[in-house]
Amino acid sequence: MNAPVSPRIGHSACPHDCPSTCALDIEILDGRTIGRVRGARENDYTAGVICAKVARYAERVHNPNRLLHPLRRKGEKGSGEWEPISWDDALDAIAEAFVRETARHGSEAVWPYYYAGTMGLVQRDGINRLRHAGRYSGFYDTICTNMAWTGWIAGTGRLAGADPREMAKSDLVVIWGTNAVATQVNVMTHAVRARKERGAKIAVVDVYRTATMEQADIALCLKPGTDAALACAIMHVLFRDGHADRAYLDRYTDRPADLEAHLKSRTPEWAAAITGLSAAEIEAFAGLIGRTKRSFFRLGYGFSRQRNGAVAMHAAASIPAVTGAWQYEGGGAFHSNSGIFRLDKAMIEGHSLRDPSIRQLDQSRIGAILAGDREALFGGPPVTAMLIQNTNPASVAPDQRRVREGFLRPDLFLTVHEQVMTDTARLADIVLPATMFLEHDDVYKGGGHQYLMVGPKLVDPPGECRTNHQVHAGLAQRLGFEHPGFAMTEREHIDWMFARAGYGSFASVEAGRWVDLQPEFETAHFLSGFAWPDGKYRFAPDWPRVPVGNNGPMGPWPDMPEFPDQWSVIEAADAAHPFRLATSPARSFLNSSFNETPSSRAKEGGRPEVMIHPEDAATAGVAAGDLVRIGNRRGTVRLHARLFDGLRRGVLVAEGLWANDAFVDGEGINVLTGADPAAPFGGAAFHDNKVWLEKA
Ligand SMILES: Nc1nc2c(c(=O)[nH]1)N[C@H]1C(S)=C(S)[C@@H](COP(=O)(O)OP(=O)(O)OC[C@H]3O[C@@H](n4cnc5c(=O)[nH]c(N)nc54)[C@H](O)[C@@H]3O)O[C@H]1N2
Ligand SMILES: Nc1nc2c(c(=O)[nH]1)N[C@H]1C(S)=C(S)[C@@H](COP(=O)(O)OP(=O)(O)OC[C@H]3O[C@@H](n4cnc5c(=O)[nH]c(N)nc54)[C@H](O)[C@@H]3O)O[C@H]1N2
Ligand code: SF4
Ligand SMILES: [Mo]
Repeated sequence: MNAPVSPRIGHSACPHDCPSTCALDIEILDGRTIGRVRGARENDYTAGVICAKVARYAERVHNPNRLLHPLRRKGEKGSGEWEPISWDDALDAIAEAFVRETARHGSEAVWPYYYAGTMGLVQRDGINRLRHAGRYSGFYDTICTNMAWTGWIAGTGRLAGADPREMAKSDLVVIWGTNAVATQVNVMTHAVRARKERGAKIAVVDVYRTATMEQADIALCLKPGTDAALACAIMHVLFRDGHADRAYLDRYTDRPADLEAHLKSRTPEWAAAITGLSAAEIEAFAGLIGRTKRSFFRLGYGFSRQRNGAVAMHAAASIPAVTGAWQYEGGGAFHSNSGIFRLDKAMIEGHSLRDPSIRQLDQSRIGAILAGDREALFGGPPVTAMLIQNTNPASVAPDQRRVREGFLRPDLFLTVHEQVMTDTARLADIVLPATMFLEHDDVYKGGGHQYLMVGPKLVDPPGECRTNHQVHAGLAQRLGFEHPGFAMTEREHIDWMFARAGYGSFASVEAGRWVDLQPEFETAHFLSGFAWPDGKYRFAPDWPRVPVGNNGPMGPWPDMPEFPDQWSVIEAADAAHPFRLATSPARSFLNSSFNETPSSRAKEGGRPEVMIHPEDAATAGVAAGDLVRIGNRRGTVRLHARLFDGLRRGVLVAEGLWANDAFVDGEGINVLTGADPAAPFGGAAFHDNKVWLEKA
């Protein structure tokens, strides 16, 4: 290993599952210790700005709760009693379990399970090489992006968009369904620059007054799950008032006349009744969009986490196709650039070993899967052995009660490779200590921008921590798996990928800090055509055949609307469940990461709380700080009430994700969220829950 000779400042990229993927400057105090973390000034997307939680990353790296040694369960599952075990014994035991369960039920009984705790491609995706080698069950990922990406690609055909830096050249930045101040702070840098330098307006569409909405010139606080109604009414006004660009529509879109006819009845009054906004607000916003050629739609994930989320994303993405804003610099739309990087993961993931007949399970339905639900198992064997890396499903997955019950099954052999003792690790049979990003080599690609970056190992790991890659190799060796990828170092994997893509090598990218892969203007703005054979944006998507790549086998939903429309498949409030609950992100956590650091917990107020409108609280006899119980058919959760008038009546927001044991009953907010697959290819509708609330 070539650990650097104590440079004062090391360079890296933030590994977390955040669209900003910031370029970082790290103070290195000695071979094991870091100091302050800063955003790289020279990177024109990061522009020297990062979130507070990563600025104080030393607290997470040098956390007294870090796992340092392999552990084996001593008491009952979940008892918290452990004994130390050597790495060799731990890996032997895991390999034995995989062999035993394969003999007993077939290889699909083993389920390697991971997500995006690190976005580094080697450490995150290498587990798939192990999976293919063992013919173990796979999954299609549904916990985060599936509805959003499907909705975006349904119209545009490609997961890319206008250069996100162009926000700074816009005259109207519409921040829709993302709480950027909390979840991807750099969006604000560029949006605020447009306001300062050009007098641009910033509009924010959300379901409560977030820190992002506080900064808005135009604040649109609508009812959860009603974004498509807003989008339709906006387009209705655009057509009605002569703001539709007819020449653009004819050249670049599929069925503009049919769309216009369909939207005739989608008036601002119609949308007002659905969204809770006033018709005047909608008229004013639509008029502004119509008059502003350079309007930039920055579409987030939040509004897609509804059962109609894919339809809502497509509806919002359709607006600039009506105005033709795509033609102008600073105009158009952006959701994710994940489609531009062209990195070949064949070596990392061991594609040569892939057998397409092996089943793929729905990541979000882990509760049903572990409960032995036949449909969720696709009629195949039960899951009886798991290796989990980079994710904390006992906290983050929907339908939490079933997930926990499943993990406690006596016949399940559970290994969790983790950095800290998470809710999931606590339920394991074996816990392995993992490196953090500054302790291993990896490569990162931007989601919210266009840079490719590497993160070299900058300090030595504490204790006996090992990388994910080392664990894959250690298990492969014991299981007799052969693939060149197991013998390669992280850097060799990255060199292999970069060479194939023509991006140089790990060393050259490290020396240059990053590679700018932004497609040129014509392509990014789809001016040479949208990514379909006829080059036309699809107002009428072919939903069953949207090429998402990570989609599941389900769908089509026969009644998905043909054109953008309000699709009433959300969990609407009813007499027994008068509230709609969104489980939005907390600024100082990243999903469940950082909820182990005292400073993040303190910044989030020290305990989980649910926000409720003061008038709703009065009706329910609830005062500020009262303990309340929220429930639905999936379960109940107790937490404290925070009165907040930045919500609509009938809407609750619980910012998370707090550790389960931070809640009064030791169960977290995902007890209330559902794992029923959202259309058309599955996905978890985390912000779409009907609930009741009472004083506890
Ligand atoms: N601080 C922090 N940063 C994060 C994360 C975190 O947990 N904390 N998570 C990371 C991850 S994994 C991801 S995928 C990204 C996601 O980041 P975002 O794209 O911001 O998506 P969400 O966090 O799901 O939600 C964004 C906003 O959508 C709102 N919302 C909920 N329902 C609706 C709706 O029906 N309509 C509208 N218009 N808005 C709605 C929520 O209240 C929330 O304010 O953020 C990443 N960054
Ligand atoms: N209620 C509700 N639930 C949600 C959401 C919501 O908005 N509301 N958001 C959802 C979304 S968008 C997502 S993406 C999921 C994300 O959920 P997860 O992917 O589970 O994200 P984290 O909670 O950040 O957990 C990642 C874990 O990986 C570990 N880790 C990090 N790096 C490494 C590494 O290099 N090696 C190993 N072995 N471990 C590592 C971290 O310590 C951490 O415990 O949560 C979803 N859950
Ligand atoms: S804003 Fe996102 S990418 Fe940037 S440092 Fe914070 S978590 Fe990492
Ligand atoms: Mo996510």
